[in-house]
Amino acid sequence: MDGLTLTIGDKNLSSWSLRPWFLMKQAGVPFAEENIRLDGPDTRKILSEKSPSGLVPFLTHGKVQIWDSLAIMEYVAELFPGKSLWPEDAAARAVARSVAAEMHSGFSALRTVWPMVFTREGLRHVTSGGVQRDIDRINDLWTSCRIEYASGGDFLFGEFSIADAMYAPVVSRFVTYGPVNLSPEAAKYREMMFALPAMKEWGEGARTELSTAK
Ligand SMILES: N[C@@H](CCC(=O)N[C@@H](CS)C(=O)NCC(=O)O)C(=O)O
Repeated sequence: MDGLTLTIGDKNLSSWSLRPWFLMKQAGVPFAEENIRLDGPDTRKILSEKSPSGLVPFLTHGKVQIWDSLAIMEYVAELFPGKSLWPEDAAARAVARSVAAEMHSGFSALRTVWPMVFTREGLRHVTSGGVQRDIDRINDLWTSCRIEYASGGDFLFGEFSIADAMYAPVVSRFVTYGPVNLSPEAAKYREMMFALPAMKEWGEGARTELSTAK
């Protein structure tokens, strides 16, 4: 099989890049990483030449390019069925897909007003009505998944899945702009996720990029 190359943006800022990168690291999927700085003078040119959508992340697998975070993760799940990147149970899988899709297409207030700044904690912030509604909905989602589907492990559906990877940047935002009021189940989940080696490795990478930025 050809190797996989994941092209991503700045680790401090690129929340869409974090999702598939975190999925592949956490699941132990081998891949090479290519980095594109998003604020460089040539960024537009580089992205328009390399990326089908002009955005990151995208995955290159031989002659195939897959763009968009969720499509990349679906492709990885199909390439590595043994990794069980969606829940085995059909009902749990359908709910996990709903949870992932809701993140992919929603929570625009949270994503706009609280952009990911992975290396920062304790930032001053505005919690507008829209942001609070998004936080409340995420709290409800995390809590109900943990209570109803997670008897087999620490993740939203017990075992690690694509649903967890979709929410990795939210975990970071809650650290950056918190404290955020969460249920005990949701707070425990946030702490568990933020302590994972893959999250630590991403944070180290973000700090290195910042220290070498020109
Ligand atoms: N829906 C896309 C969103 C990708 C996206 O917006 N990427 C941002 C970085 S996080 C980007 O490439 N921005 C570069 C630009 O707009 O020039 C996905 O899920 O991958």
